[in-house]
Amino acid sequence: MARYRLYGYKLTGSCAVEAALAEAGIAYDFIPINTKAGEARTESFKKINPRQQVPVLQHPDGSIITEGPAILTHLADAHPAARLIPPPGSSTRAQHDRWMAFFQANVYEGELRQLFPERYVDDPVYAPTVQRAADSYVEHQFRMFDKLIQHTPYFFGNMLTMLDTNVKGLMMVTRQILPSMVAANEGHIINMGSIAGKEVYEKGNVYCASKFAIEGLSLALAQELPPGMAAVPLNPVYRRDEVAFDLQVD
Ligand SMILES: N[C@@H](CCC(=O)N[C@@H](CS)C(=O)NCC(=O)O)C(=O)O
Repeated sequence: MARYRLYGYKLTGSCAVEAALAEAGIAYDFIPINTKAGEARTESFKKINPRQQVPVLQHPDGSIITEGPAILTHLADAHPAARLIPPPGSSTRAQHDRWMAFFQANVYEGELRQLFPERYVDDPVYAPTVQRAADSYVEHQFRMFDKLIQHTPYFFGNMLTMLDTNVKGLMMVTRQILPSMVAANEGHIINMGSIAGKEVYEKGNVYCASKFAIEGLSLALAQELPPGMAAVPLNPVYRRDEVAFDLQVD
């Protein structure tokens, strides 16, 4: 029986489609297209998506769907039991569509200017200017989003903080990945902590709390894992002369 086919690559927008397919339990074939190595720029891929970008989803009937939001909406509509998005016509669905369109139209396009500024100028000398403008434009979009979603419940009620990304995000990812690792009895978990999970500093309260939590989570989890598997926090130190990790501790 024909299956969905996803053209994508790690660390690109195709991750969202992979997540939706996995959540809905849909079988599919994955065709890696390394966009960073120029694999989307070939003539054969151009026939699949004239914009030469991923993600692209090929429906089992052979038709091609491009544009992340269209793909995600299709998967949600075609598999309502998975409850991937709120019901059509509901107010929550309107908010869902609003933010999906917001990210697609504003943030994604801004990020393309950050990544490929030379595409948006006729003289490469202006590329750094475009890139700089895109940096502040994208940051502005995120700040707007951050302000407008204040009604959503987070660790601190209505305020999105690093505890949500650093701790809750890490727990959610662990929950997704760990069961298959335990089933295979293979692999180790290395969580990105920080020296701020060992020592505190002024004005670092939420960040330190998040990194102390990573330390506790990892060490406690290590005790629950089967023999041969490990969970460890990695706590790099910030040094101005040799920045191994891009840590903002000041
Ligand atoms: N509007 C498209 C944008 C897709 C997009 O920008 N994809 C990136 C990867 S995240 C890409 O393929 N970039 C390669 C390139 O533009 O050369 C969507 O929402 O799916």
